[in-house]
Amino acid sequence: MELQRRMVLSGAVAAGALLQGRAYAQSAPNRKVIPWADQPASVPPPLANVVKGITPWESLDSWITPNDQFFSIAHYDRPMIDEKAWRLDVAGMVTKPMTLTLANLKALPRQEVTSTLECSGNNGLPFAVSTIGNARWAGASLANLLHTAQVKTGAIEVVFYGTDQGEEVVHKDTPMEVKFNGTFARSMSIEDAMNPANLLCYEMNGAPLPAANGFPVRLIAPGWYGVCNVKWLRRIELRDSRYLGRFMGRDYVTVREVQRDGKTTVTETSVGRMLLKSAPARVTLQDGRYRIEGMAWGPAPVAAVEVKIDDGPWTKAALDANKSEHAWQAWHLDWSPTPGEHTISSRAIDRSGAVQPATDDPPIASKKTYWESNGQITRHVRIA
Ligand SMILES: Nc1nc2c(c(=O)[nH]1)N[C@H]1C(S)=C(S)[C@@H](COP(=O)(O)O)O[C@H]1N2
Ligand SMILES: [Mo]
Repeated sequence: MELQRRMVLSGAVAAGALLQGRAYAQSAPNRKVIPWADQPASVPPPLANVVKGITPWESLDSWITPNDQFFSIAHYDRPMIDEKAWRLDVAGMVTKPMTLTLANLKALPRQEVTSTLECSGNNGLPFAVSTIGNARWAGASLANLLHTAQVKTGAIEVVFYGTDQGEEVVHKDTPMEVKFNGTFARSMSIEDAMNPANLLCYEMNGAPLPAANGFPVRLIAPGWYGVCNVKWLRRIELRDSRYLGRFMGRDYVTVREVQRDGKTTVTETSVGRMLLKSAPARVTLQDGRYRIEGMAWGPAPVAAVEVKIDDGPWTKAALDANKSEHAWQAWHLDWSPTPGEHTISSRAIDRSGAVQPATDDPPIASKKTYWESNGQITRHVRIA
């Protein structure tokens, strides 16, 4: 019986792999989405203003995430900026400091990139199950602007400051307590900042950046976790020392307890580049046929996605063409389920053969913090 079920399954897989074209289909009138049986927790009240607009995977039926379905994260306030009053300073170790208006920025050559933005807390917390989206971003090249400003010798980092601020307390409730006004900021090495894909972005999916996503201008650094993509940009500063603000050195730090040379060591690393990952997005039913649909993404193009149903074998899903170097890729697998509850897991494999880790593999199992949770995701579904 079990063997027969597996044979039926692998037959369906072979047929699915041959299908060409869009794996992540647009909504069709007679297609039904089966909601996951394991629904995420709701955002806890203290975080209600921090995390907003999470759209469940089941609702996503296009490769591009529409602006009104895009999640947003704000660690301080959510500034409303008057575009006429807005200015961007390019300052610090540059020969030609600049202060730009939005019109100045829009007068520079326009550049576009379609890239996937994922919060590094995605899948690390019970409510963060789809803090990810894919958009077509447009703006001016960061590298060109830095060339124009002429970075001075000795500069090692570029710091991107947002407009949003909030009180920070160090050594809270001790005699050493220090309070100060913190600003959201992140830094990059000059080499990373000079990547030609980076944008000073003012447009998202053909519309001005929504307020929640950084209006009027944000950094888009394709391939870097959400936190690096500073919104509500105010100042770009070149400096000759490392910047170690809260979102580089205290928060968004991944702590792992690892074995090195037979000894236990604790590594603390700042969240940076996105990791190889995939997620089952939804199960659909159309004309009596079930299909598992999902997305896969990573620092390098994804070469394959495999799906595991219950305790069955890992089987290859049909993978969409890679439409943009920095964007997720859709995949699907046709499925002939038996009635009852099933589990569905997926794993992405890159061109070098690296496999998205299982949750008990060392990179995930050794992790103490919830950031960078790129372990394999298992979802539950009930088939009537
Ligand atoms: N200025 C500013 N930029 C920010 C943040 C913030 O709180 N303030 N949050 C970061 C985090 S943690 C993430 S995951 C992304 C989310 O981008 P989005 O809100 O457009 O989805 O923005 C990043 N940029
Ligand atoms: Mo984030």
